[in-house]
Amino acid sequence: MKSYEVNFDGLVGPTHNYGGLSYGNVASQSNSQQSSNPKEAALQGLAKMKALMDMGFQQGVLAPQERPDVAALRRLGFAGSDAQVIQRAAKEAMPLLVASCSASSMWVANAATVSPSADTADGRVHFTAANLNCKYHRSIEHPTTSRVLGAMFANQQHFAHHAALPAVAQFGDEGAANHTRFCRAYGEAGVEFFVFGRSAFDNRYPAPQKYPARQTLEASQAVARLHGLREEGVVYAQQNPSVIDQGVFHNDVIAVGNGEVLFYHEDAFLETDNMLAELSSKLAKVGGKFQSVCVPRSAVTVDDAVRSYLFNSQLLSRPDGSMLLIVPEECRSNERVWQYLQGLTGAGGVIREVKVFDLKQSMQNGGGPACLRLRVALNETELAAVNPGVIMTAPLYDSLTQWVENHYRDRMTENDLADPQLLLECRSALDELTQILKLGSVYPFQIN
Ligand code: SUG
Repeated sequence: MKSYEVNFDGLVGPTHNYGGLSYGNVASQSNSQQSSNPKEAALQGLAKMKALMDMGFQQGVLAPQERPDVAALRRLGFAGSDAQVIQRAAKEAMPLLVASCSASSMWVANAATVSPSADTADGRVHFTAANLNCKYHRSIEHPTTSRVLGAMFANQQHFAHHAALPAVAQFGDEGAANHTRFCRAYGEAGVEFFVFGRSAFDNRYPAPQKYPARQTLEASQAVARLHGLREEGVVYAQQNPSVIDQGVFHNDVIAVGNGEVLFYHEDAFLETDNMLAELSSKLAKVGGKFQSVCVPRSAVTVDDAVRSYLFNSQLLSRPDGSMLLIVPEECRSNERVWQYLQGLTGAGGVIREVKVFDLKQSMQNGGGPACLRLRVALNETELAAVNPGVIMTAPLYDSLTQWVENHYRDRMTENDLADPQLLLECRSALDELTQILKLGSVYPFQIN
């Protein structure tokens, strides 16, 4: 049976702004308070989806969330009509209003961890929504994420959904951004690779000193248990704490894998040799031949990686078995990174081509090509069971582009977030979107 990796990209929501909300994420911190352009952000994301679809890849779309999140503000004690809640928050606690307006759900690599059916005990595709509990503005995403994923992958015979892990730091879980799967073919059993930043219950593991480690070992282990993964099909590795302290807040900022290939920075992990050996032997047991491509620090520094997002790229398999790397424009403007990429594709190795995308609006908040997509490996039968409304087609691309043109503002600052009119605009846009994507009622304003 045929199988695919389907990339579901997060559609950027109408409140996209630079709130400076993510301590430890260099771009989010350094672009704080700049004015943003939500319309451009959404169109840049749609252009990437369309380009991948046109190249012959399976592409889907994941809806944004309801923002401002008035219900979240009410839980923090702001009362009155919806407009009053927003106005009171703006007056008394602007940072909370900004957090409740974040369009951060666009980075769907953090929406959930996904295990394909070939890896799981019950032969279903498993999803665990990420609790994202390291940052308040992200911790409010998972209830709607679960409803949206449930509406996209609604067939219980093929898809199993797990609620987010307990919302405490000990089970900090950031989803697929810290998870990679290696396999010979997408429909065959593979090896799931979980990368954590610290252990919450075992102090033998080191931890970063400056910035938070968002993913714990215990969270990754819980996800592997929930998904029914075999011990032989799982590898855990610790991120090098010193790179977290240099701004590598998720593993997908320093490594990316696909098929039998891991593309990573020399400083990305602890005990790299053991980890590579375990990946290689476990992949061999399911018939695969593991291959790693290490980028030496002498060619690209950790700082270059953080600024250019070289590793926050999409590594895609082409029909001839070679691979294509989708990188952000920032890689071309970094001389060392661009030189490295020229050498890499010219060397006759597995990565043969690089394609560059302008994703500046998202990049300025620390979200590159890989952050914007959730990968779901599906066989033909499972793909046919996905809600067809969320699979990208030329007409869907046209409808979504028109929808963005109709509803999005082209400038957003803190003052705009305090405007109660924005809430009405967003709700009417999202109501229309759920019809375009055939999701039914998924937003708080639609179900309460
Ligand atoms: O969680 N930025 C996101 C970026 C997520 C990137 N995802 C991956 N690497 N997979 C984060 O730090 C910034 C929002 C602001 O500052 O307005 C933000 O949430």
